[in-house]
Amino acid sequence: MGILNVTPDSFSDGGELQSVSDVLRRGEAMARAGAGILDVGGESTRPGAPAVPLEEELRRVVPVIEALARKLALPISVDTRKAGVARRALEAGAGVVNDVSGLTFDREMAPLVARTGAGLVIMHMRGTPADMRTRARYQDLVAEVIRELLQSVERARAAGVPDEAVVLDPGIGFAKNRSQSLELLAELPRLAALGFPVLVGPSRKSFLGELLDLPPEERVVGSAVSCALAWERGARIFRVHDVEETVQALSVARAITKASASGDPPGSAGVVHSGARSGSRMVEDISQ
Ligand code: HH2
Repeated sequence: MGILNVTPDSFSDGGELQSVSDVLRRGEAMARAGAGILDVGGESTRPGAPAVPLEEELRRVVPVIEALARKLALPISVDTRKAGVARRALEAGAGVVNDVSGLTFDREMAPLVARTGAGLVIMHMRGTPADMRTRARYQDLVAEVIRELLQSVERARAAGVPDEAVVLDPGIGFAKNRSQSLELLAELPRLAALGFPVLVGPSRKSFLGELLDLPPEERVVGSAVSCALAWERGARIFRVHDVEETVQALSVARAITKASASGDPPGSAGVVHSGARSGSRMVEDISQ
């Protein structure tokens, strides 16, 4: 899943994509590099980020999604917490809603997803980007993240969203400090064991910056290693800035796993998709 942030203030790529043609160029490059989904976002969710008004978010994402949908065959997801944005994005050609609030921000989101038959990424977060840094307190991190994700799954089910539409994401860096982000990546098999496809978004995030003492644009190797190990632990969708490097890392991880006697990575039970180039199959799974 290639990240296309049309924001002035995203923590890594803010302000890079100034026009629809910039986004198309980046999207095409990501498609050539092996992306299976393009994720368009118009609101930064970095810690402390201010909320973006609905009209502004629409102005940022809708023309870009229309252009991508016209030009590229790849499925498109919209990274938004607002049902009003998701609705217009789906009309413009997106097929998946990526809700970093895990259906907690806008009560209209789950009914919208059910009505439209869209795919749904449910990410775990506590609070909002503005206050989530103060909410990173857990007694039993993995159990609590799983419990809260399952509450969101129940919200989706209650609105009529089929389980087949749902992908779960532990929300790396969202109300999680460095050690909590690492623990969630290490413990992914417990999340994968729920039977939903698992998405992770470690790309260039601050836990890598703290570990490596590097700025966001120099965290590519750390991001790719995180994705390879997450794949081995059962994750199947990887939200990244650096598609080419991630595809390489996942191809090597897959080849090593295939060469083992069983051919199955740990934590793969119930998750059938296989690596970076099978994006359309991954999204069939997301958007059924
Ligand atoms: N991370 C970010 C945004 N959206 N969606 C999912 N499902 N999982 C994630 O981990 C995730 C996400 C934050 O990263 P980025 O978009 O690069 O930065 P910003 O929020 O500053 O735009």
